[in-house]
Amino acid sequence: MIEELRKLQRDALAAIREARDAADLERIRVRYLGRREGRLSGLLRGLGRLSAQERPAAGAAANRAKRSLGDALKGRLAELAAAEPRREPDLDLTLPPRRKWRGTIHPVSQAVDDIWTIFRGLGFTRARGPEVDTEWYNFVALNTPLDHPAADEQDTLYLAPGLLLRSHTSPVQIRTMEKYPPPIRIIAPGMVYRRDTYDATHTPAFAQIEGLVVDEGVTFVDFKATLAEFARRFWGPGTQVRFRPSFFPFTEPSAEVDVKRVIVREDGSEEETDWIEIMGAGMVDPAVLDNVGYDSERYTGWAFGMGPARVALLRHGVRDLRLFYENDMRFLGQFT
Ligand code: 2U9
Repeated sequence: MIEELRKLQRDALAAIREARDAADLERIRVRYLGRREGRLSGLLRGLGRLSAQERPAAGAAANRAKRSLGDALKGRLAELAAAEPRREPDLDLTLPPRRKWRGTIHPVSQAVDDIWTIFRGLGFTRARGPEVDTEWYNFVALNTPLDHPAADEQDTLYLAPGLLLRSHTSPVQIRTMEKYPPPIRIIAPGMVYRRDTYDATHTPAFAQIEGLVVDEGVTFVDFKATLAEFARRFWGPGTQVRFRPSFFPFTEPSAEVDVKRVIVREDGSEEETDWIEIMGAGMVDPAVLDNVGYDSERYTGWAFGMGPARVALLRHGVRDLRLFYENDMRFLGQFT
């Protein structure tokens, strides 16, 4: 029996050494170690015929053979796996590479950043305030009576009696003046809300950027010169600037500021645009200064308001404002 076991082990080890792959090894395992048909099981069935003296030694030898074959199978399997050339997963080297996705600054935010950068260079600081505010800060302090159409429920989003979503960032300037004495030179960027229908030129929530200067001796010349300088820094040095008389409750006199831009084409030729309105502005109405406790005999000021989405629209020649808010990266990704 021991002799037969040795032979079995020799045959099996030789077969294992010659095995070419995992399937070969599995066939060998079944042939020698399989529970029912395997040759070792066949031998073990003969154990019963042995004498009581012979049986323990034969049993132990059979177990050793089983273990050694198991180890040899495992060893050869590892050998084959190591020798096998590593197969890459199915790989198509002709495919274009996947681009690393990068976010971009939203064109409206870019406009805010660029406008702010210019005014920072002119000595302005940034101010902010709440988006939910009162009728006093949004209208009354700004010389806008509550029976003015702007204060109407048709135009303004009220949250409760007297409480609303600010319809411009001007309440920020009121709060700043209440808190600090002149001189004031601030930029107030932020979201504002109006009851507008969402269309190509309106959104009910939109960004605004306003500026305010108040000091002793501030004149209409400062007002015009600063805004003209801004317009040329933003739209290009050849830009012409025009102040058209207008009306706002919080400024007197008031103006709308237009620019005529020079567009330089790729071939070097130049083209002038029509006059384009870029902002509203004016000298701060003395009544507004009185409302925050400033001495309107001593101090004067000027202010402006701009819509950065409109600026982005004009800048990039986009026809429909809604494109900026649909978050389609094929569109937004172009404004890097
Ligand atoms: C204070 C005093 C005066 C801010 C001003 C405008 C003119 C203006 C519009 C621009 C496009 C609103 O977003 S828009 O539709 N704004 O035309 N804004 S003067 O005047 C102020 C503000 C605060 C204390």
